[in-house]
Amino acid sequence: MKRSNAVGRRICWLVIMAGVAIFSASGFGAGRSAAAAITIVDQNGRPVPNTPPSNISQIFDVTVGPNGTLVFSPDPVTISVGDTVRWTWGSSGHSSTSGTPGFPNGLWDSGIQNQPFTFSHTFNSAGSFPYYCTVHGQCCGMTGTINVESAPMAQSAFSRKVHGGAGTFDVPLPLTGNVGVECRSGGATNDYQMIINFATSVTVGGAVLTSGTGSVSSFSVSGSEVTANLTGVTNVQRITVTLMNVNDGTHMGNVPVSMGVLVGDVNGNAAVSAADVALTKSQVGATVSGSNFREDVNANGVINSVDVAQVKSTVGTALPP
Ligand SMILES: [Ca+2]
Ligand SMILES: [Ca+2]
Ligand SMILES: [Cu+2]
Repeated sequence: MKRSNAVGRRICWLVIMAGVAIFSASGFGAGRSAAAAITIVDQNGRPVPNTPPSNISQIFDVTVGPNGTLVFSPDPVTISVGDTVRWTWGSSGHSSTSGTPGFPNGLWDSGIQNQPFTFSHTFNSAGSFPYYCTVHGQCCGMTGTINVESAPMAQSAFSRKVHGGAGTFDVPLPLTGNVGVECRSGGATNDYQMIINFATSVTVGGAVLTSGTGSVSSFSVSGSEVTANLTGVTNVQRITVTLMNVNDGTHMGNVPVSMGVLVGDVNGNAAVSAADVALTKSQVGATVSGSNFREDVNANGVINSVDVAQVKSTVGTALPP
């Protein structure tokens, strides 16, 4: 435990307190019986393994003093950033208190509670978080550790389209700052393809459109490259695709990638205007290449009046904030 981080974490904790309180509300008064406390399951009724997979905001259950024993079970618990640990009292007169015996660090403290009781804490930063029971930590070694893993860092992301016989061209999707704007139409069924690259080989548990309209029709992983095929992605919106349970052998977690969809925004400034029409007109008849593929708005491999007309038809649209 790096205690120097405690202050920063405390600030973070204060900021998220409201959210935790809401999240915890469902946990309080859940009325778990002592018998249920023996089998540790998550919110979907699945047994909680020592190194579990993670979905968005997954809850992991820990029993406090099951059947009067002076332990937290299971321990240690490994989760991902954003996950919540829910402690359920399996006997009375215990606390779940962050820090080490005698040295609470203020990240969380249930206070000394009696059965039945539940207490939840959401972990929004990576690290190893020790905790203890204020009654039985010092005397009896009633301590535990929550290991919070961060997701592997994506190195780059793209929106990929095949432009007929002209080749395959990628719109970069920056992973921070302003979103990359995909200006090409998605065809009859509004299909797009997102490519996400990692530094090393990964496994991926799933891919989900977590914001915006559309869906992930399929995804595949080849070494360090993940491909997510999207469909039903309507125009004029921001979308986020989240790769779930990305694991590179060292880190594990969810990786979101966002994209702006604004057909006709060939200059990529998040609004379609006369400038986009002019830019498209200027490339009519030119060979589609890495420098002008955005003007091939319908991605058929040629830039002609059809592309110009398509841009004209979207003048006045802009990415929502
Ligand atoms: Ca524009
Ligand atoms: Ca075209
Ligand atoms: Cu205790």
